Amino acid sequence: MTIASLGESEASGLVSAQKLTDGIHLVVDALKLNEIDSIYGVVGIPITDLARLAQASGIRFIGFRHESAAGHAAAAAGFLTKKPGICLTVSAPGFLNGLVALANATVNCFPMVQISGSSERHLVDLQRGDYEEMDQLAAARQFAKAAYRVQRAEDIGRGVARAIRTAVSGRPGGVYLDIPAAVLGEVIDAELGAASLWRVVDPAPRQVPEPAALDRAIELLASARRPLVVLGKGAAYAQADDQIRRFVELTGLPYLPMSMAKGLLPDDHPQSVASARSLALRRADVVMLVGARLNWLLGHGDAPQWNADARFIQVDIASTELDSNQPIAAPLVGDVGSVMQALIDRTGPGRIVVPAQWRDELAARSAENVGKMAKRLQAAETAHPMKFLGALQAIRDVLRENPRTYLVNEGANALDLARNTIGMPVPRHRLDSGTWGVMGIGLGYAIAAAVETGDPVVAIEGDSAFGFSGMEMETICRYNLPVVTVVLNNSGVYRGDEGSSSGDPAPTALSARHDLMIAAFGGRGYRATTPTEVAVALREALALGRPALIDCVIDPADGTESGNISHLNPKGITVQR
Ligand code: ADP
Ligand code: TPW
Repeated sequence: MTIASLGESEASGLVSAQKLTDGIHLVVDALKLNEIDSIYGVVGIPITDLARLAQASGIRFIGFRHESAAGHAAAAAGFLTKKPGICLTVSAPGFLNGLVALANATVNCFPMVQISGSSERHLVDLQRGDYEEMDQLAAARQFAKAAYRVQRAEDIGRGVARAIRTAVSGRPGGVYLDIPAAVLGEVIDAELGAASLWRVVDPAPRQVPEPAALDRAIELLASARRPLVVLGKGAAYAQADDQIRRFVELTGLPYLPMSMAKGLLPDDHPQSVASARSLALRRADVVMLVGARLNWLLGHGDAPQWNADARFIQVDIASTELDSNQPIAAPLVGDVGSVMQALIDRTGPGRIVVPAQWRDELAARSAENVGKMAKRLQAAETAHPMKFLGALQAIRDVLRENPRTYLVNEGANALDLARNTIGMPVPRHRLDSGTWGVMGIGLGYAIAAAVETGDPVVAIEGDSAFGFSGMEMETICRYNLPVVTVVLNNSGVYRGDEGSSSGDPAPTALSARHDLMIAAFGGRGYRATTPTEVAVALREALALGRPALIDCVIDPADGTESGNISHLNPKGITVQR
């Protein structure tokens, strides 16, 4: 029996009487010393006592049904708080389940630490066939920003500090921390143990570019005829909302928010050109990227989607990101908050002026596109069976009454259409499939948003997307979290009307009554077949502040293959349908 398997008061008594501690106590003490207040995970050998002790010591432990969802929750907690979210997993299979989320966090630049128990080194390394045998450190390395293993209890404090520092400093990402069972159970002198722990000072130091780099960027913006600012989720993560807003408003620059940067300035801000996105990208001659990468989501900055002569300014904490796709004429390596403040300080009034012709061109296209969208929305309002846009308008209207609600969003059509229909009034309140376009983040992200903030959460899910983490509905109910899951149920991946040439359902077909599922866990289920029913159910569910799920019955024929990224499907010989 380890010290941690005793009750907390008994354990403290033993620890003080014998002046001993063990690996499990040291992990918890190290996390507490670094102000970690929640852990997301799934228990089992060898980490069950660690979860118990963490909980007994005042850290909130949220027990999941699958490590992938627990890991996604930790990643979202990292994004929302700027502290690494902690995911706790068991050896081999539990570790691997969590690894998807660790890799996804790294790709999204969210700080997260996956702490995993592991099996006996002397058995694993000789491949003698241990319980849950796996060389986890080697496996994690290629999917994480860094991977470390603690081999002695006296190194636990160092391991935790190193993991925290690596996760949050520079470009944030996922860090793996391997702690073998033997180290968790290792008993050492309590004073030595306490002295081996430390608190990380200034975990993500600020970084400002030199004045010449700032002036180069200002010069470029001042010379632009058609300037554009693109705000990405790195800008949202930076929690530099005030500096970003002041810079954008001081200069009058048109800006485009990437999906998770929505709300940094309210979506109805007059300088937002979200409704004229294609034109803005195609015509801009100077583009300032702020915490946004020129990856596939921005067409790699290539023509014809972009102006072939566009010149780029890039604000990013990671210097190696620059020049990854296009030449960066004015690099600004630093944290968004410091860089934007320095730009404000060095940009005199009237230094940057946006030509009226460009503003007018963007405004005209915005008005045109808003008009087109209004027609689509109007047509969807009364359509029966209900369309995606019918349900989404109803959700949009209810969310306007509840502006502090967090919005989680995944799916294909469910993602594209919700992003375009639902405006965000406040920063960091939209969490979605992100850089990989991954399915399965939904309920984990929703749980983290509720746990970390206490605010209500609405998760808008495609019916396929929902299934990836659907069992976490039980987690939401068990912890009685204020999460309302809205499933846009068109009975399929992308669409639900595909016929099959065999006796089996089509590869894209799905069939479920999700409202009945939540009832099994004690939550409130609703089934909505019209936009009015969606609005009534959502209003009621948000007012109750309890777990709820609204299964929205959507026309199986609504939706397009792969949503707006259909062009990424390989085009060979047409598959017979
Ligand atoms: P989006 O998908 O919204 O366009 P990306 O995830 O592609 O955004 O880009 C985020 C970028 O932000 C990354 O290149 C990352 O290095 C950068 N970043 C993250 N945190 C900060 C920060 N505090 N300051 C500056 N850049 C940051
Ligand atoms: C981990 C591939 C992309 S989008 C999607 C899948 C399976 C689901 C689309 O159907 P859904 O939405 O959710 O019903 P809608 O509104 O279009 O009907 N596995 C992982 N990630 C991805 N991205 C996939 C598979 C995929």
